[in-house]
Amino acid sequence: MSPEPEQLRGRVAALLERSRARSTALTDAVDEGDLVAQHSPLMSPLVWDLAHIGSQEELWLVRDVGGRAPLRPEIDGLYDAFRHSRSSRVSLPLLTPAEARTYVAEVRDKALDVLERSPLRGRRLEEEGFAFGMIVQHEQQHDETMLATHQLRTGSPVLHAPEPSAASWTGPREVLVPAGEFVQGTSAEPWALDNERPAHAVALPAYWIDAHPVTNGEYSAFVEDGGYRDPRWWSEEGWAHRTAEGLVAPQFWEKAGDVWWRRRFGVEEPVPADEPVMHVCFHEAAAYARWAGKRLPTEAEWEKAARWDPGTGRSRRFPWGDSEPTERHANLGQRHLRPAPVGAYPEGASPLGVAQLMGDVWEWCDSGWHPYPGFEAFPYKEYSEVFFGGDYKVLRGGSFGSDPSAVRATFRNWDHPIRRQIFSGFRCARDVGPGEAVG
Ligand code: AVJ
Ligand code: FE
Repeated sequence: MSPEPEQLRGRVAALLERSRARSTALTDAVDEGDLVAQHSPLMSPLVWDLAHIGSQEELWLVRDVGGRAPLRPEIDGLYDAFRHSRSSRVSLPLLTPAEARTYVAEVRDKALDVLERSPLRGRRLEEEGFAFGMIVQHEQQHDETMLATHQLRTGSPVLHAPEPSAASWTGPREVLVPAGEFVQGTSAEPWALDNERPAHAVALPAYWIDAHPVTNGEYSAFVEDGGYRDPRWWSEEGWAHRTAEGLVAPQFWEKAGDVWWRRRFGVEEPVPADEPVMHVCFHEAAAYARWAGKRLPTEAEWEKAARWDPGTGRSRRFPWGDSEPTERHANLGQRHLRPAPVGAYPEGASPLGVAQLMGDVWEWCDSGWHPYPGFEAFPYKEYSEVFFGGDYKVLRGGSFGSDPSAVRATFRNWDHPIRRQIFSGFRCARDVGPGEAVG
């Protein structure tokens, strides 16, 4: 049963407020010069993200759902992500930081008025508040992008958050997922985006999957073993990229004497051994896996490990069940400015004992970016469809910088296999060996 409109309205308003508080914090943390600067050719100036958040909210909530007149039609083109590459946005006549703040506040005022008046049902765009949920997720996605821009920015720390609690891993390193069908994707989750739909049965042979993401300590062993100098571990494409870019370790790592250090939001610190490795590209993840005698999981293997309930055969919304994430389940929502050590979230594990699937680091999967059978673009082709079939690889589970409203066990992310400025890590999988047959 769908919730009463009044209840849903309250929930939507609270989520809109939470995403805006985060956008505000990320943009208030730096001065004007930093807001308009290009911190990396891979990223937009922060002030572009802010106004783009407002522009999308205006397009979908104010104009489409609300049927209202445009506030500033002349700026539409500036904030169309398809019209200007990230690296060219800095030279556009963008709204100034003050103008952008005023603009997003004006849009929000109108969007809240539209929320008051929408029946939150009827039209597909409004059914169960979909357009509002999509806009909440869009703002949170750009907040994570802005967080990645903060990580690329140089200078002293401006973001602060409590440390995750210490933990250690006590369970087995791998878990066996038995052969059989499971339901991938969803047709029931009201705010699931088009690429997560529809639900469909997928049959998989048995496989092993790591019970936790690969840690810095484990990854350092690959680095120290000369993994970056040995083409045996790399795909042809991966080796060409590694060589051209001179990759020797994850991004932001640097060796001083015998110790690997990293820079994290302006803090220099020794790389913590028990934390999931991050800022690795797909090629680095795949090379590590081959060195370890394993491989990356496919997207379907990742999702079965995350959702399949062996007791009922059903697929869950999250590894721990159907309830929304809390701070006991997963490291999400930028509550911490880093992944948590493995073992930190026993309550977030799947029934088979696979842990930290949600939050901490996005996990590279060995799958390209393709639609599910029966896919239908909704409400616009430029969210997912135009990217299908490119060189993209899928990432799953969200990172410490993903808001709980913007990830689920069905959520699908994608990026180029060479990208590593995102909060990306991985876990390994492997086939069941002849001597390991069970059942
Ligand atoms: C789903 C993270 C790949 O940031 O490129 C934001 C999300 N789409 N605005 C991206 C998105 C339009 C998208 N990813
Ligand atoms: Fe966007």
